[in-house]
Amino acid sequence: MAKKIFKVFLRAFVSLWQDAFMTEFETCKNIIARSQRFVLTTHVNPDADGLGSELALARYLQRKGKDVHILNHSSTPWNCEFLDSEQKIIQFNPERDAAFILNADAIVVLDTNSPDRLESLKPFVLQSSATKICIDHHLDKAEFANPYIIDEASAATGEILYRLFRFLDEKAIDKEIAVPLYAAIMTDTGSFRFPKTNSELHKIIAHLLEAGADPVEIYQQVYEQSSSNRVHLLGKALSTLEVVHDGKVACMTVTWEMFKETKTSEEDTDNFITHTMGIRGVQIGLLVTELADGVKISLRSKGDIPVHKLAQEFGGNGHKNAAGARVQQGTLSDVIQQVLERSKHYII
Ligand SMILES: [Mn+2]
Repeated sequence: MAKKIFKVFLRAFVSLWQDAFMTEFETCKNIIARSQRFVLTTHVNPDADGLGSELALARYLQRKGKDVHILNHSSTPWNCEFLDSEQKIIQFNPERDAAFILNADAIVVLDTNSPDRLESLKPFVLQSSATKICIDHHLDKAEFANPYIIDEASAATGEILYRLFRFLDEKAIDKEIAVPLYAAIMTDTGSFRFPKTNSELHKIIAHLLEAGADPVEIYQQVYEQSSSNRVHLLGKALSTLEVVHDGKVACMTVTWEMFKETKTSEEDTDNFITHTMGIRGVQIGLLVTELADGVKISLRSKGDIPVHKLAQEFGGNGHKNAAGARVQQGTLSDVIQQVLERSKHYII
């Protein structure tokens, strides 16, 4: 009985939400029906939301008998490899793979709405005459696709895809699709504690668990497989922590030297920024990372502080409470000084 009531409730909720995107979902349905060759892609340095969304959609489309290629600029980070046991995701090689993009009937860009973030795929995606679908939850979209399914209120691209699947086929969500969608939503909500985590999202999660996603297993795969090198890198990064502007801005730094000393790389800094936000009174957290080709700024904030605007000042973008930018010019200390100076204008 309780299960029945739950299902009725879930259906009512899903149909309510779908109203907002009904036209786009309908368009998607038609594009899927008339297209055979699909390319799916996501942003540079993909996370579990981008990758999980690609894999869930690829599995859905393959079941429909479609030819699907997942092409990404970057390789898959080690903690997401478990999602792709069939090694469906290919790191893009222009000479070998460009034809897939140019000859595709439809290209689906997931978890970003900016062709710039596709890096080496960008010119081919823009040049291709394929129908371009963009499914994302970031602010300030660039013009390149039609249709857009962009919902800034969604916690993850995986959440939007869940709703699309429910629209396309009531029974689409099985274990193969539930696992990558769960990983997508778990990571983009900071394990269900970021602001967009609400009761509706938990209802989706309940359905994903019923469909076979194992929350213990997925958490362990994503977050409990660190190398000791990574923990040593964290130790070095934590030792740089400084709190400025009356305790409202916390900043951590990772230098190129630290990567060399600990035999680690950029992907090992994932989630380091959480430590800046754990300090009482901090409104903005910064992680500034020195890379081979520039400096990466990661930003987090609490409440109404729009750090994506701060990121935009440095050529980046993101969400209100989580954003980032990559700066090619200036030394590490220049960038730290500039971002600390600009952050002063955002604190309350
Ligand atoms: Mn996302």
